[in-house]
Amino acid sequence: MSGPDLRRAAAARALDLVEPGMRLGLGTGSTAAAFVALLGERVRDGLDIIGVPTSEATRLQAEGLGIRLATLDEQPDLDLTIDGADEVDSELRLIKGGGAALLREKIVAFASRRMVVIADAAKRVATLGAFPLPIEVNPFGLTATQRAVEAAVARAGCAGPVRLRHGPDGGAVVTDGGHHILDAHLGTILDPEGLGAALWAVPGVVEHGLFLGIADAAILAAARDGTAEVT
Ligand code: ABF
Repeated sequence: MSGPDLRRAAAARALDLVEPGMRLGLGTGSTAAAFVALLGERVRDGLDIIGVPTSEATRLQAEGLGIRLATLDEQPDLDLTIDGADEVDSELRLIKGGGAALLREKIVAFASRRMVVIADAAKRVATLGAFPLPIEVNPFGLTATQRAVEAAVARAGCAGPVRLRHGPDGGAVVTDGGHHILDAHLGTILDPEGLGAALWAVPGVVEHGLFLGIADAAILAAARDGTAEVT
């Protein structure tokens, strides 16, 4: 049982939550893409929903599948968002943003009555932080913001380098919103709420990848006896 099989199993279970007429937030990343692919099949079979994508990549995928789309301004009240995550803890606190789409993902999830995470069960952790925490920042004054983020991280009791994310072309990653991403390599985040508040206090931080009190449920798929066990 491979990673793609597990992601598809979680995505398939999430599809059971979709009802005709729903306004759906569509996440970003490979697991969310598996969900959008399955949703596209249902739409082709006649399911009527409206999707609000969380990234240009998801918008292009959904458009190609014939899924009816709207912007969040056109549909500001969503019924359900289905999205992936980089880490999930037992309190449904998440790290997201490995795909650099965290700002739109958080805005869309926050505008949804329900947000359900879909993931390979390997994303479940006892303590958040092994995955570097993505922090979306305005390009203006990047060096000053990076220093202020480092200080905020230390004040929140965390330790570890904060690095500007680069893309395959060697340049700084630019998000759909025109921002950069700082990745905080912290190892362990003992107080996610405290860290989140400290990061928000830094001018230049647009959003951070801690999703706290946003997810309502997680659908996690693990390999068991050659099949995917979804919980
Ligand atoms: C998005 O995709 C992000 O918030 C998260 O960083 C990533 C998870 O990717 P994948 O589903 O490919 O593991 O949900």
